[in-house]
Amino acid sequence: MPDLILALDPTDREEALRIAGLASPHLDAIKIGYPLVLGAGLSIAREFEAFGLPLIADFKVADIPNTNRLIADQVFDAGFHAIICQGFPGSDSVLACVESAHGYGGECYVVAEMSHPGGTEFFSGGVAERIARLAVDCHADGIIAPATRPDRVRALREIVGTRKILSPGVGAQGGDLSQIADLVDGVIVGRAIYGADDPALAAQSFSLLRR
Ligand code: NUP
Repeated sequence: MPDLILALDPTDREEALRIAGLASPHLDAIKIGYPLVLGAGLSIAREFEAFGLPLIADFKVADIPNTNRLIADQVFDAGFHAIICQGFPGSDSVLACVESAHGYGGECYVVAEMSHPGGTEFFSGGVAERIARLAVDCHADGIIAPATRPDRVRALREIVGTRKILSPGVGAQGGDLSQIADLVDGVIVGRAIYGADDPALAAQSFSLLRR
């Protein structure tokens, strides 16, 4: 059964913490990124400690190795447990994030192919496969692959083997949990939970649907 990871993208601190409080009993991890951190500040990461769940930083870090390392160190110092980076800047840039993550006892995930419709414009023609291979070669903990394209997740699984696949795109982007649950290690769900009238019920429903 894959982990259920809440993509918590509201930009308001109180709202985000309220939703996290309601949904957390049904979750395995929480992912936050630019929307919430730019809205509420990096220090919000510490406020998630109350929920006792791993916290993933979705900054899709994509810079030169030195800058990637500086960013990743800040992320882990702030209290995150995992970081998401892009693979296209190259293996040295990815390695900087992986080494920072592992130095802190954390994890690093590399975006192999994005879930939105435009995600196939550049992550195509073998690029996603190359990035997935790069993630393995750099000893990343796993990749991000699209729940909106289960066939692509299957192809990328061939490359990453037992490394983890975390998969966004379920719910608001049209991905179907039942089509992806057996293929991945974690499903990332945002608006379908945090935008629901009852986020606790929505999280519980996704949690039960994984079985
Ligand atoms: O390919 C990706 N697709 C994607 O949606 C890589 C991501 N990191 N995400 C993130 O997952 C996106 O930024 C958002 O935080 C979450 C999906 O949210 P939702 O579409 O379920 O609301």
